[in-house]
Amino acid sequence: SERYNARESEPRWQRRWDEKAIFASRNDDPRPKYYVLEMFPYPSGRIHIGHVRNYTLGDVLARFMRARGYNVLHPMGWDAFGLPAENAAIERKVAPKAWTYDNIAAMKKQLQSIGLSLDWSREFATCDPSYYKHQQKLFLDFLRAGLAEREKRKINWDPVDMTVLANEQVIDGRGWRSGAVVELREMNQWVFKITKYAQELLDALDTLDRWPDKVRLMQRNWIGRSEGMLIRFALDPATAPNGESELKIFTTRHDTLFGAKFMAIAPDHPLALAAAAKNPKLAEFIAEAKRHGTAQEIIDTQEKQGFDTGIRAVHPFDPNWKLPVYVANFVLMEYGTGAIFGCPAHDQRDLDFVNKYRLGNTPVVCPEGQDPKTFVITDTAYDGDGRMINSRFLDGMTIEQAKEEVAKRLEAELRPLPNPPPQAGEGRVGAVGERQVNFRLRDWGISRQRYWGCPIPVIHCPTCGVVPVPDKDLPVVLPEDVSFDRPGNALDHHPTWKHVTCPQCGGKATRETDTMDTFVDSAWYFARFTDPWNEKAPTTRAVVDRLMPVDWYIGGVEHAILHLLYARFFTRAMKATGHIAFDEPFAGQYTQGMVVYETYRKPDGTWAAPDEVRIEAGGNGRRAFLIDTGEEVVVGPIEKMSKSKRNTVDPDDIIATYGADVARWFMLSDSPPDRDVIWSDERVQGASRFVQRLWRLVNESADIAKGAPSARPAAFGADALALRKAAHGALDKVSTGIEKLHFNVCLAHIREFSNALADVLARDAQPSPDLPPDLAWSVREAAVILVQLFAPMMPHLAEECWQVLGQPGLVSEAAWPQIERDLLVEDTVTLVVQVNGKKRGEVTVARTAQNPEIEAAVLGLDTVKQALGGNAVRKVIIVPMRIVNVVG
Ligand code: ANZ
Ligand code: ZN
Repeated sequence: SERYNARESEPRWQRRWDEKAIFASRNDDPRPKYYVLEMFPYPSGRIHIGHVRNYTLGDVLARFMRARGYNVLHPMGWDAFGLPAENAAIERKVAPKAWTYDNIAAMKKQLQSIGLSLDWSREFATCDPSYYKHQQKLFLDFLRAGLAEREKRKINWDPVDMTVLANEQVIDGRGWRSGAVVELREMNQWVFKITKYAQELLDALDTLDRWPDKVRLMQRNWIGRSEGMLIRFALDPATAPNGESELKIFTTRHDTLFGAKFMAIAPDHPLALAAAAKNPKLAEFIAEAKRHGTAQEIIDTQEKQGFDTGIRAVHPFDPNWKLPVYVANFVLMEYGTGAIFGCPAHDQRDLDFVNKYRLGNTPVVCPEGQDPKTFVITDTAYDGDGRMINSRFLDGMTIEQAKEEVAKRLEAELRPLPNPPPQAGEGRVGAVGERQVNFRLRDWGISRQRYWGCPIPVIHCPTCGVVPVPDKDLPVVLPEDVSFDRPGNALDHHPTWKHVTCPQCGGKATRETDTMDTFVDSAWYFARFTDPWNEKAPTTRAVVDRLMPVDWYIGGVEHAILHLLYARFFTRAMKATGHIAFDEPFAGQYTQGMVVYETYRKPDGTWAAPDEVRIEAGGNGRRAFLIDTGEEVVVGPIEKMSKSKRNTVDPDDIIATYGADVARWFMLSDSPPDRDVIWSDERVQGASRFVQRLWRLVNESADIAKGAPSARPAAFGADALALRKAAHGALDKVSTGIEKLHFNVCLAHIREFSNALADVLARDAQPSPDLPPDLAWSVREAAVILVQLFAPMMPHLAEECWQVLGQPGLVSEAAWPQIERDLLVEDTVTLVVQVNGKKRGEVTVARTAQNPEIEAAVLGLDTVKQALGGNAVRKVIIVPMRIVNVVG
């Protein structure tokens, strides 16, 4: 037969699937649902190889579950708002909208060339007004429910680009694009109150048993729950700048109170600012500290520095014990109370600090087995377990006991509050200390001073204040006649857009010009896919509650924290506002590995692309040379494919050269889907050869199948039985493997089974219809099963083969083959053979063998005879299916 021609075949099948719309799922389908979703792409312009892997993984699952009889929902859309569209507008003078939709069109073509079983009837882009209209509605509902608020926030402001920067965009105190020194500004920002769900988001992680442990741990750490105490330290009034009477701190180690050596407050703590007003040197220190930004990474890496304010705090258990209060660059205003007490012996950061400022340390926790008299701390703090020492009434206690004792005493001790009345829920009125749970999680700031995002639907009225846009006026549509000829927010510069009348009083008012963080767009798109046709509401309750949660959500680990957490929050907020009835959006979450490739560095420091080099493998390892000039380049590490390192391959090239099936097969083979896969031309070529092999195999099988009886034979000979066992064994293993996403293992079983079939055909030198009818029938059965097994991975080849085998309809619509379980039972068992309790070998016998038969086989073994050394056999003990012990 001829070679399989992917280039001709693939588009043809894609058209067939499309014409028959076989991947469109209907919401009135009564079968059980199965929702497979891969993270939707940002329309950057081109699909990259990571997308191919991501979408292939989901597609295998979707096709398999469809064959298993599920109503599979497998939609696709576009995460289409964001900065690159504006940059394109600035750099290339194309409108963000046009740029985005052009990219979508191009990328959709590319996706279609991969042969994905997607339901395109549900497609949308988050920049479609028909989508963001509902997002605006959700915002307003959240606002009414107290889940969205406007709040003054400190933000990194780039004075040149005139925009807010995320912490990651501040590099060495400067804006990543403009290079301008970043200012910390207080600005009104819209936030979503994700912290209201902190405890719930944490607790529910335990129920997500189909999520990777790694991802759950990352979420746990991000939420960052810690149990500790709020303690009110009295201040020495003589030293306080304006007679402040106390300093509130948060600690998780109140057991170490007797090891305290200093207090530290954040540079922007009110007490620091009050002190700075009277101390120019301190003011300078604070200004310098602020310049370095507040990102956690910056704080963790920069040198710890402090400034003694001269203020003194009183130890809660000893009125005569005064502690110096420092302003320190490692204390964050945004966490706890923005103030701490430092215990250097048991906290490395505090130890570094006292060693620098010569404040000394006193260990108060002594490790078990250490003599407290000789236990000293110099450069390394001790944060392990032990017994309390140097701590008066706590001495001898464990850390837990000491914490409990301190909490009890401080909760019982009362002191007047500086500013009554106390806030509700603040614990006992006037208690010096109270237990408190703190979370690292902050509310989600969603305001962006950007054009290309979802407009926040509120109006600012000088009389009425913040007025929500009435539901009937949604969507608030982005204007298209915008100009990017000056920095800042194009919405704000627009001559007319923001000027409106107040919906409440009819007076002159202005629109909010901030748009939403693009993470909002992706925090609920999965719910919208269930009924994207609903023009009235974000979701249709009867539909969304039935089709959700997503059964498998597949994507990159870079979204393991924020995106998934925001989606989990949104689901809860949508439940609270009546849009859905469940809490968790993703029952199963799968984090795929990256596609990685070797890098090559030229002598001048630039990178060479893989197709520009020739590899020589010699005695001293692999060396690489530029094909053009022969110049040697350094073989660098294997890294994630990226344009900057030039180690990418273009999916279009691969598909044009080898076909989509080969690319898909390669992506699935060898590496488990959660591990990185190393790109390899040789292995791609191997996959390509395998495609041709399957094609020949199926064609040869089809020749035999033509002469095979159509009725199932009454009995099967040994050869036929062996082949059927291979077929059903593979079917069984692949079926369970796909459900667990063990695709690489499935592929290995498919290969093995194809070899078994090939062996049968090879035995018959001239494949002919003259095979015994039972074997011919089994060859047909095997070929059909084989094609169905690889259909989820290589759907185009499978359709072509399906036709060759004369099967009805499309393989993409065929039901998954039935496993005949009796064929899975092995005929033989292997038993361990022992002589006097010591293993001497193994014996394989028929499963049906009776004890005398087994005994005879065992006693006939040379190893057993040797081990007996001529001694008579006293007894043979048989543990069925497992062990035979010969007692001599
Ligand atoms: C005294 C102490 C002694 C502390 C000791 C630790 C070890 P987590 O677990 O992350 O909640 N801390 C509190 N607020 C802070 C802030 N705004 N900026 C920087 N550090 C702050 O950490 C709680 C601990 O982090 C608290 O317990 C406090 O230092 C510090 F041997 O108090 B600890
Ligand atoms: Zn008004």
